Amino acid sequence: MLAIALLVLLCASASANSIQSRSSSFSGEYGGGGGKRFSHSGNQLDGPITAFRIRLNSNFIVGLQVRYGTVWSDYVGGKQGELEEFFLHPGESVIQVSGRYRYYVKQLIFVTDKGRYLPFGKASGKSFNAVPLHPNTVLRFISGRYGSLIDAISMHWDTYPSHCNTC
Ligand code: MMA
Repeated sequence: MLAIALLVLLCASASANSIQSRSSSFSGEYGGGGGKRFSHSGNQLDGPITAFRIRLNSNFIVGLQVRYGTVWSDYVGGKQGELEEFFLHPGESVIQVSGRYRYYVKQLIFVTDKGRYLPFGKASGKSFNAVPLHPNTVLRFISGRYGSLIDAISMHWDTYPSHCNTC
């Protein structure tokens, strides 16, 4: 009896592990080695990504801020350049982030599951295309490095959140 109970527990935990390993994936890091680390891993608890703010100068992505549910993350980056903002539509998700970098991030292109293509910055430097590993998963949060510019960025993918703490 005990052996059967242990076997059931073992199978349950093995299948829980396989469910988990079939949804999350990571792309990166794209950029240079300077700056300080940041991560929005805690922010994802506020809800799905709903908007972005991107500060740009003529050569680089200067700063970033991401909205999770109804709450903006802390701003990371410098003060130069122009701040741009875009909101996703309700239920819309980012399913690809492409871009370019040379020492710092130069360009970011967001592609959504509603077919929108949102490019920011300069098309020069080494290119990257970040996509999730698993089907039906979306951009859940970003991490990276920053100083007076965005030095590097990584993308973290998982299933669309089933609930939103802040909505
Ligand atoms: C700062 C410092 C560096 C970083 C750059 C660009 C000006 O220097 O934080 O480590 O590489 O900004 O973000």
